Amino acid sequence: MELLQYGTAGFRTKASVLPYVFYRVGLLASLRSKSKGGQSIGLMITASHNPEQDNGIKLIDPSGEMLEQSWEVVATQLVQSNNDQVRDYVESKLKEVDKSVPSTVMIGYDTRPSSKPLLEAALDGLHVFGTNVINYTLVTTPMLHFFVFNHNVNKQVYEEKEYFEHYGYAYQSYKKYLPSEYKSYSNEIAFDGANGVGGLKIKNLQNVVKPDLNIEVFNQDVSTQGKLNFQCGADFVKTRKTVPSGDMLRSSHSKYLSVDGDADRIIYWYPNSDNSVNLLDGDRIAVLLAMYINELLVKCNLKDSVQMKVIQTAYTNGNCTKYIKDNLGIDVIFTSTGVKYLHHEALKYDIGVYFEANGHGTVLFSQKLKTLLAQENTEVSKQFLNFIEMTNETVGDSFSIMLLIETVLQAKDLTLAQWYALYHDLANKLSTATVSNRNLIKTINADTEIVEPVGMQDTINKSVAKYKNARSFVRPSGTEDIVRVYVEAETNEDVKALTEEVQQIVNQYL
Ligand code: 16G
Ligand code: ZN
Repeated sequence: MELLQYGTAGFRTKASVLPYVFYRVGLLASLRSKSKGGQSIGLMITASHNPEQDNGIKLIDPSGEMLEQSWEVVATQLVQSNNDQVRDYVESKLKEVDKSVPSTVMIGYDTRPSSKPLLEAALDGLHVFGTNVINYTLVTTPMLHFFVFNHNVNKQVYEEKEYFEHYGYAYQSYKKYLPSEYKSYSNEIAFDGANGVGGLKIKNLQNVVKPDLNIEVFNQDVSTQGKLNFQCGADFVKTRKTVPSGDMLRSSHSKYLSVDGDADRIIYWYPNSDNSVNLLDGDRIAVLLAMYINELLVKCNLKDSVQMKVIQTAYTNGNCTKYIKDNLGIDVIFTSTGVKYLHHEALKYDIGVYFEANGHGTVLFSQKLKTLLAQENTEVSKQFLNFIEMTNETVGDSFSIMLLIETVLQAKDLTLAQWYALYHDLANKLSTATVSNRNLIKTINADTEIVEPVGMQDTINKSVAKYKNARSFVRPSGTEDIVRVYVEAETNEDVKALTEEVQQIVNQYL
């Protein structure tokens, strides 16, 4: 039997092996709720951008954020135990926890055919502890984070409608701060829903924000088998750099965007004549939002009173980081790959703009900043608070990020091409390598330095030094049994040559 781990985004594998995992996660979620004094916990059933036959489950902590890391270990142990060990564990826990503390778990799932049957397995686990279950049925991942946050922090059981009104109304109310006419900006969007829950739910947002945003939805077929994430969605567009299927170019829009299977990732793009696309990925989203937020800070005279950082990973293009530091004058911090690492780093600052290049990220604003803005009580401080209202601070949310991006594009009267032209990417390539044991690689320094196998990093460095403005790092994937090799340099030729060299080094050491 495959030994499953609570990985970067919960348990994820072929749906057919998951029922026992869901049952045990049901047990665990009940215990987590009890251990948090009865606050509600979220259980999201999804495998994000993975193919349709996969599924997965992840826990959401009471604050609406991802599960605390110490409990990831407990989750892994519980799933890897045999049946007797699970029974012992539950019996011992039942003695430990205060039975009078009730437990509440909020559940949601994506459009996969396996999601509903797997839900039954999770419910069986939840019933062992008599847990109070609030089932939101079909939702995006960020919607569930929003519901959990509001239940615990604002003591309200939100309905779906209230999620869409919260963000939609914030967007509408921001209109008064924006120009009324545009030279370049267009409010028409072609939306690629990855044939998943995002394509369904975006219509509810559209109903609140129309006619100010005109969204045409493509790839919204959730009933034909095998279509979820197939040749469409954020991951496809980002990795293939081509137009997704779904006849999206049939009426020429000026703006395109793709979300992934659970709508927590977003990528804007526009096509070239050869069907390749220019990507406005997480790097460029970070630039756009950081630029605008920085301007709001200056207008509020708060630049010197609060700390703002942009948080990125080693996959961020070197020229993006350079632009943020040199042109925007904002500090950049790097963390390991995985949203949770970026999120936790962002929490340390008054403003933390965090994005992975793959389109996952959001912006966090501190309570100190919110209080300062409320005290100031000027037009521009109210404007800033309105911008914050539009932001889902619990997790990256493609819907909220879309509204923020549309707001900034209007404020600056930009087309996608103008946004794209802010800086030029260094040439780069992400490749993979299959090795006998990827866990032999140990990295430090936000994945940029290999400490084991000893000597491997020095060898890579010697190769990198031969090329101008080059950079390369190798890390084991957290989601697949492979190693990822990233290379960046001035020219495509250099990238190709250096990739070959580093691939050989991987072969040699592993
Ligand atoms: C997961 C992570 C994502 C990360 C990716 C790395 C979440 C919600 N998602 O999809 O942040 O970029 O893994 O994959 O945490 P890799 O380890 O296979 O390169
Ligand atoms: Zn996702």
